[in-house]
Parts: sequence; C-alpha cells; structure tokens
Amino acid sequence: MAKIECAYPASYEKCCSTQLIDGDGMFNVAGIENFMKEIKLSDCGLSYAVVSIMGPQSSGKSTLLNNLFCTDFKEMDAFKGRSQTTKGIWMAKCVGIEPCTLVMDLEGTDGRERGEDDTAFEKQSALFALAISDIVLINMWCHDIGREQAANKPLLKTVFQVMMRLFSPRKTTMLFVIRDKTKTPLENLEPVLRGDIQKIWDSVPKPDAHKETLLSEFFIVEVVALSSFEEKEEQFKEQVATLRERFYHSIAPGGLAGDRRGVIPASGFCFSAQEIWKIIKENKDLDLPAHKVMVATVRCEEIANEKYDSFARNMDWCQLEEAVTSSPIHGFGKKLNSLLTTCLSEYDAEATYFDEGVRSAKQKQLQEKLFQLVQPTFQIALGHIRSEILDKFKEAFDKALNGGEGFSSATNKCVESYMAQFDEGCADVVIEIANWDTSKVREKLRRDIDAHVTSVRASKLSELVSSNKEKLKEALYGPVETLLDGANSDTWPSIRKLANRETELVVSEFSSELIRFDMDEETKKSMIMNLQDYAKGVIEAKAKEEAGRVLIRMKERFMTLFSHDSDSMPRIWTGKEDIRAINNSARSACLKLLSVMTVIRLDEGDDIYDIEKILTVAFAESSNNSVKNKSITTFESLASSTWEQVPPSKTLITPVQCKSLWRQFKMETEYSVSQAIAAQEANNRSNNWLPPPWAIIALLILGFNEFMTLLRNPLYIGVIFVVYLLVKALWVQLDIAGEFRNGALPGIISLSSKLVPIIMNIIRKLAEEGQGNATNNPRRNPSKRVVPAGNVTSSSASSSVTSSTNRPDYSSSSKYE
Ligand SMILES: Nc1nc2c(ncn2[C@@H]2O[C@H](COP(=O)(O)OP(=O)(O)O)[C@@H](O)[C@H]2O)c(=O)[nH]1
Ligand SMILES: [Mg+2]
Repeated sequence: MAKIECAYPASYEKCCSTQLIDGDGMFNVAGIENFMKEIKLSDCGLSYAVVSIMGPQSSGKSTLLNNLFCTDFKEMDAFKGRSQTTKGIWMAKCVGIEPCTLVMDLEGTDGRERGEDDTAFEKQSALFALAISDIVLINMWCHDIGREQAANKPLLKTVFQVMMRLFSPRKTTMLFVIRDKTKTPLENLEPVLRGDIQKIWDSVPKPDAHKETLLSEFFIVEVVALSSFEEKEEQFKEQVATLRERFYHSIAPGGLAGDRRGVIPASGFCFSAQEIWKIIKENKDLDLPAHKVMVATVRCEEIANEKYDSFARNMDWCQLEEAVTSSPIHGFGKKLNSLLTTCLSEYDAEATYFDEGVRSAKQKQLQEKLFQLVQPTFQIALGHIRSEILDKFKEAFDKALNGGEGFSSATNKCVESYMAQFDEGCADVVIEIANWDTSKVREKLRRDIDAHVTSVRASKLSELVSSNKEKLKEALYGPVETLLDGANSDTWPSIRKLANRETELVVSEFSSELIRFDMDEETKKSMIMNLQDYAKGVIEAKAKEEAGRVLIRMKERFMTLFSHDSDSMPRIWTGKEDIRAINNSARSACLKLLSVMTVIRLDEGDDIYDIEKILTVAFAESSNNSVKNKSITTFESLASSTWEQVPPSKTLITPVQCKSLWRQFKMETEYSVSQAIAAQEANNRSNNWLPPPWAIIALLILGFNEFMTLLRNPLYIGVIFVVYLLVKALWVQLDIAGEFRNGALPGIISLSSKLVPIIMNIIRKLAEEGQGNATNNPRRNPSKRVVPAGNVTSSSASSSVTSSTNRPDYSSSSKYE
C-alpha cells in the first residue's frame, strides 16, 4: 500500500489497497480482513459500492482506475513495453468518494502471459467480479467498435454466459469505457456499440429459462468515451473528473449503482467474497440469493456467538449471578433485563443488514441461549422471594393466632397480604423480555402456605381437644371414684348428673373456641360427640377400675358396718347385740355395692336393670340352708356370663363373677362373724358366774339358821374368813375367769395342772408369813399383794374383751390388704 498523490485535493485520505486473489487463484483472507479493518468497512452496513474493471490486457485499466479513484494500482511503465502488470485481482478503496466505494482491478483478459487457451482464470475472475460488483467498467479501444475481431468479444461472451449462472435478482450496471476516442461523436458510436453488444447477447447460448430473457433484464448498459491518456492527457483528465462525479452517491436511487437488491452487508463482505470465490473455483453454480442467505446465516451466527460470549463474560452479569446465590437482590429483573436487551440490541445493530429472516431467526436463537443462561439465576431469585415470603407468612400467621385472632380470618388476611407481597416481589424479579411464567412458583408458595395452615390448624385443634379432654378427665375421675366408693341407689344417677354437668360445661367452652376455626357444622358436631364419648369413656374406665376392686370395697364396707355401731363407734360385743341382724344388714349393704358396680348405667334407661334384686334373691336364698333345692336353682340363674337384657358393653361384672365374688366375700368375712359370736359368748359367760337370784333367795331362807349360828360363833367367822382369803388367792392366782373363757373342758384341764403347785405355793407363803410375824409387822404384806392382783385381774379381763372384739377386725383387715 502506498500513498499516491490524489488528483482531487478535496480529500486527504490515504489510499488502501490489497491483493484479493493472487495469480494462482488463492484468496488472501488475512489481507482482506486487514484491509477491511483499515477502511472500517464493517461500519458501512449497506452503504458501500463495489466497482470492478474488465478489459484486454494493457488497455490502460489500472491507469484509468488510478486517475478516477486516486488508487495506487500498478501501471505498466509506458517505456518498458506491453506486459502484464496486474496479476490476479486487486482491491482498493476509492479516495474521496462517498459512500465507501471499493474498486477491483482485474488481470487483463486475452492475456499473453496465460496463453490463448487458458481462459479458466479469466472466466472465474469475470464471474467473481460480476457476482460482487454493482458497477462493472468494460474497458475497450474505440477502434474495436463494430469490428468483427474485436478483443472484447470473447470477454463479453464470457460475461453474458456467467451472468446467467448467478441467478442474481439484481441488475448490474455495465459501463463501457471507450478509450482513445476518435473524432466520431459518441452519439454515433453508441448505437453501433449497443448493436454489437446485442449481437453478442443473442449469440450466447442460454439455458431454457432464459431463452427469451432480454439483455436489459440483467444489465443496465452505459457508455462513456475518453480521450487518449497518452496523447490528450489534459482532455483525458477533464473527462475522467466528469466521470468521477457519476460515482458520487452511486448507491442512491437513480445513481450509477442503481439496483441494490442482493447487496451483502459490509461486515459480511470478506466472508461472502471468499465463499463466492470458493464456489467459482469449484466450478459450481453460484446462486446469489441462496449465497446471500448463507452469508447472512454464517455472519449472524458469528455475531450472535460473539454477543453471547461477551454477555457471559460481562462483569455486571457475573456479579449479579454470584450475588443472587446468597441473597435476594433488589431490582434483579430490571438489571438483568437491561443487560439482556443491551446484548440483543448490540446483535441487532450488527446484524441489521443481513437477511431479515435469517437475522431474526438467529436473534431468536441468541435470545434462547441467553435465556437458558440466565434462567437458573432467575429461578434462584424467585426461590428467594418464595422462601422469604413463606417465612414471613409463618411468622405473621403465628403472631396473628397468638394474638387471639380467629383462625380463618388470620389465614385469609395473612394469605392475601403475603400473596400480594409475593406478586410484588415477583414483579421485581421478572425479566421483562423473557416474561417467564411465575405462576408455578406462586402455586407452590400457595401450596406451602396451605400446608402450613393445615398443619397449624391440626395441631391447634388437637391441642384444644386434648386440653379439653384433660379438663374432662380431671372433672370426672376423682368425683366418680368417690361416688362409686359410696355406692348406693343414687350412685349412677349422681354420676350421670355429674357427667352431664361437666360435659356440658366443657363442651360449651370447646364449641365457643371452635368458632375460631371456622369449621363446618358436621365436623364440629363430630368433634363434640367425640368429646362426649371421651367423657363416657373416662367414666367407664374408672368404673371398670373400681369394679376390679369391688371385693376389697365390699369387705371394707362389711367391716365398717359390722364392727361399728350407728354412731361409727367400734362395737364391743357385750352379748346383747343381734349379730345375725348386724351381719345381714352389713351383707345386704355389700350386696348393694356389688349390684351398683355390676353394670354401667350412664343412660337413663339403664336404671331398669334390677341387678340388686337378682343378687338378693340368689344370695339370700342360697344362704338359707332349709331350702336347699331352691338355692341350687337360684345360683344357677347366675351361671351365665351375661346379664339378661344388659348388653356386654355395659357389663362390668358378669353373673358368674358375682357369684364367685360373693362366695369369696362370704368366706373372708365369716371369720369376723364367728369371732364376734365367740366374743359375745365369752362375755356372757364371764358375766354369769353368780347363781341365779332365786337360788340366792332360797339359799338365804334355807340357810338362815346356819348363817345365824356362824354369826353367833366368832371362831367360825375367823375360819370362814381364812377360807375366803385362801379361795380368793387361788381364784386370782389361777385366773379362773380367764381359763373358763375358752370353754369348760380346757379350763378344767388347765386348772388341774396348775392347782397343786399353786396350793403349795400359797401354803409356803402362809408359812413364811407365820415365821415372819415374830420379827416384822405381819398385817401389811397380804393386803399389799391382794389388791394389785385384783387390779390386774380386772384390767386383763376388760382388755381381753375389747381385744376379743377388736382382734378379728384388725386381723381381717390386715388380711384384706
Ligand atoms: N494509447 C493509450 N495508451 C494508454 C492510455 N492509458 C494508458 N495507456 C498506456 O497503456 C499502457 C498500459 O497501461 P496500464 O494501465 O498498465 O494497462 P492495463 O494492463 O490495462 O492495466 C501504459 O503504458 C499506459 O501509459 C490511453 O488512454 N491511451
Ligand atoms: Mg493493470
């Protein structure tokens, strides 16, 4: 590239040129890319024109171009003789011409250097020039016009032939430049030239599709004549200057370039030219419209990839992508949207001149790829909002509930407010151009919220139910136990009353609390029923528990009634009590207890089961020995595991169990009764040691004289006194009253074994007393010994009575426990 002096001083541009295709047909990719960068061709869009020149070798083509466009193509040195100077195809930018105009200088046709037959390169370069040029200059000598053997004839034939292989939709301007014009005016020459051209067109063999096609459908033919550069340089330069003006704004409507259909955007020029040359070299048909689409496809793809890469590397995007993983980002949607739109608009700006269809298809692809790139980040941002809102909802919901707000009103309020907040957050995240659907995330949030509400509701409800059950249990458990403990005819009505009262109380509280949960009547009813059933269950469980202890209770009750009088004082069996009556009444009270414990009577109708009567008949008659046969039959009435008319669910103790319980009860209480009887008999005996009154009176009447005799004789009195003292001492020593308490025979046997030693003992003591009289006061000791002995006797006797009454009580109770 060299700078040449431009003939048009208005421009101070440097000329740039490069070899596009070398003499061997190699496309100079690096050179052209460099050239394009230098002249900033890519920025031109569609505003550029391509001019090429064809013509015989050394016909002054390079000279013309250099003069016309201030280029620096190599010219032949006029003094060195005619030889090929331009090899291959060169390209330069015209200096000072708007818009950007590229000019190609082609190796001459009919070149001596390649030999007559080597027309391949000639044809290829002609086709190439036609394919990419808007204007083709055809350089010809003036004297060739009308000549049969004109040098241009083969060239034009070639041009016309190849033109039909281009399938080009556009017309190319063919500007014939007549060199070394003679005095013959152009007006006369032009028709001859056009006639020549037409003749050549007609003579060219055409494919069927173009048999009838006119030349004017492919070409706009223009003619210009120039004076000789060598002989009339001044005139030549003037004419060239005029011609140059026609290249200004050549692409404007009506300009020299005229038809702009099928122009390739400037940024695709290099690739397009390269591809065209490749196809031409492979000798394939060159379909320019298809080529245009191909170029557009490749270039748009390139641009799109470039834009995608630059987006992926964009710092703003990378920061956003990283930041969003840790926390939500305010204005996420807007930021990303602006990054994406910038990227897409950059693509649009670069691809704008390429084929519309291809361009938008590639844009869509780019957009798709970009969306795929950012979608995960978008989902993360959306996920942040969803989880944030869910957490906030949970918190607010709990707060509202704890603040005593109704369940459904709290739910509605919170759901409404937080779904609105979610929508707001979504709006912040949504990327306008992607306009992704957030409804699924919204639905998921809604589902999560609903699930939370349901679980909270369930837990609150179960809490409420269990607290009320607890209340019921507390209110029923103890009182029912107490009532069953004191079982009587009123027990079950009282339990029913208690149950009704407590259940109603709890249920009314419960149902007032249920209002907060806004549930349907059906569920509410079933929950209340559940609670009522629970109350029944508590009572039944308690009753069952008590039924299991019925024997102990019966024995306790028996002992209380049997061993205590009506004032709850412990009974002393003095002998006057009617043990049988006491026993019977105590037993009937126990029977009552058993009958109460036998059946659950939680319904009013349950009172009709008269278990007590059945038991009374069964047990009373069985205890009556005189009616033996009957006892068997009545006891048989209890030989069943169910009570007549009583459903098993209400049965606590079956008839069979009653029977065995009663038997055991009787067995375990019989001992106490027999103890009482024994105590009573012993008491009777200890009180009956004096003879009957009639015997005493008879004794007094019949023994009056003997009594008087004794009174008259003091000696007798002394003897009687001594005998009395002896007997009294024996009585005390032998504890005769105590010995006979257990019966006459054991008393006699026990006394007989003790009698002799005790008499001996008394005599010995009396002897000791007699001896002691000589030294000591003899009268104090005997009285001292007798009085305490009498005291001991009486106290032991009385304690033995009390113990006899009390002992069975303790022993039996300890046995029960
Ligand atoms: N007769 C005549 N000779 C010219 C004219 N223009 C250039 N030449 C000469 O023709 C020779 C070949 O010129 P050149 O531009 O290298 O021809 P090219 O091979 O077609 O590029 C040079 O010696 C020029 O001086 C012209 O208008 N008339
Ligand atoms: Mg040349």
